[in-house]
Amino acid sequence: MILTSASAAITKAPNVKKTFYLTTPIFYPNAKLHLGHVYTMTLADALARAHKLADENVYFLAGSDENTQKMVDAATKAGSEPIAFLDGIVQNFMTLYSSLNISYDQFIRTTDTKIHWPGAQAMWNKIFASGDLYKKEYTGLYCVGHEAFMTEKDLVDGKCPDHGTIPEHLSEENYFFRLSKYANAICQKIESDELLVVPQSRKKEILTFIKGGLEDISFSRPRKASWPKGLGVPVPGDDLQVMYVWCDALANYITALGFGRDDSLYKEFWPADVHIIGKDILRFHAVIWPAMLLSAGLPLPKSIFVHGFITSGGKKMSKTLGNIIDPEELIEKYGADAVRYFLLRHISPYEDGDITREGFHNAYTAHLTNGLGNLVARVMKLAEMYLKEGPAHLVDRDSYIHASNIHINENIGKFEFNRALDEIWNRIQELDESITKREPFKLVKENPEEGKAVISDMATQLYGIGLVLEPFMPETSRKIQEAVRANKKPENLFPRL
Ligand code: ME8
Repeated sequence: MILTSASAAITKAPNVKKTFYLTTPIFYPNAKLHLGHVYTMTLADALARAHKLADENVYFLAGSDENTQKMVDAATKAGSEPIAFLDGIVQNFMTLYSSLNISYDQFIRTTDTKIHWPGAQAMWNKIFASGDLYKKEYTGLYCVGHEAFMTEKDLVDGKCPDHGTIPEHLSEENYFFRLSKYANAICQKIESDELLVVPQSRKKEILTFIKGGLEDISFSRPRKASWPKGLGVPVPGDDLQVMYVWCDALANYITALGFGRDDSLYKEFWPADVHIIGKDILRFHAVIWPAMLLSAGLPLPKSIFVHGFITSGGKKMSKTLGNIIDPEELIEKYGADAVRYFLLRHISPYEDGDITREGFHNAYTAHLTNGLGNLVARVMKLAEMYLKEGPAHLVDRDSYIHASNIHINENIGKFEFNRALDEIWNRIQELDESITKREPFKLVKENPEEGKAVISDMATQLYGIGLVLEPFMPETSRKIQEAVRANKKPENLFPRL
């Protein structure tokens, strides 16, 4: 079982598996994913795998946010039809996830008329039925990059600070959602941790924001003549309007479970145990989404984990600065587990973190080539040479995961993957030091029985390290376990580059 900061240890009821539903943001498929997106997915995957190891019934959702103007613009620029363009990009997402061993259970696409649309419309109908939607003429500044209306306050020199573009003036009739009505209720849920926002700094930030007052938000837009059929979820009973962002994108977390269609998964997994998001979309997830759920009379997610942003050399990654680090290139050169290792251990999950090619290379050499890789080679060379078979008593996987690794699990429960890996690396270092200190290669010649016992013990410890690495570095974990079981030194795990 994984301990979370919200819940103390819960003992498993016999034969009833605890469910664990985790979601990730559905990314915009207007361009290839970058290291920031890969970061979110790696955190999510480590969490999903840790809960699977704890024998929970895990459901891990990924997806793409497709009904957007910026995707249409990107398709036009690429000379493609939007839907064909989307298929290509989504294929890229999936190939990247597979090369990183991201173990998602479902990939939801918001252009999926069979899976997503009925649920989004069912959600709309529930919110409508509670009297929280009304029509109003809206005039505002619209940033295509954000797919959002902005206020003058948000702009720097009249431009969107994130996209450097001048927002368009738009005037249109839209449905509005009574967000303001839910301010107090949401504050109470967040303050009491009934809706847990991690880390604390983000909880404070969002409470301050809500207490500053909430305004009603635009919930639909007139259908654009230029949009192809199949793009934009139609507003039930109003063909001229399509859903705007919220009821389309945020609803994915329940439509994927069959809400409004076939709700067996919904009944099993909702409410979500955790929405993993980056700090840029905190307001959407901790304010708008809970308000929608309250309006619809549905349970709120249990927690939201908000990670920081990755910069490159201290700056936002951008084409102009030439500091973009392509995840595919890193995976190709160093391997998936090296990328997962760096993101999970060397970026603090609660804050912004930095990556440079040099920093990555140095961490790879110090901790993987010279650290873990070298340890595996040392121990397995001795085991292969002096033990007839592998160690006599390998640790029982379940008891090892549940009992001996309480600190690792506690840290995972708090989303502090870096601390969990620090603990594992302490063990790696201790084992390495004990080889140097106990000199089993000499001992086995002077006193073969004692020497073999020491080597067997070291191989057993290595096996334990292999086991606990599973959520973080699944391939390495498998290779270590296989090597110990086969009593054979594996190929160099992290070649010197
Ligand atoms: O916002 N560092 O999609 P998006 C870390 N479709 N994470 C980063 C990052 C960085 N530099 N840049 C992006 C959207 N991310 C909406 C979401 S959800 C119902 C709708 C990650 O493609 C991080 O997870 O812009 C962030 O929240 C997300 O990508 C934004 O992805």
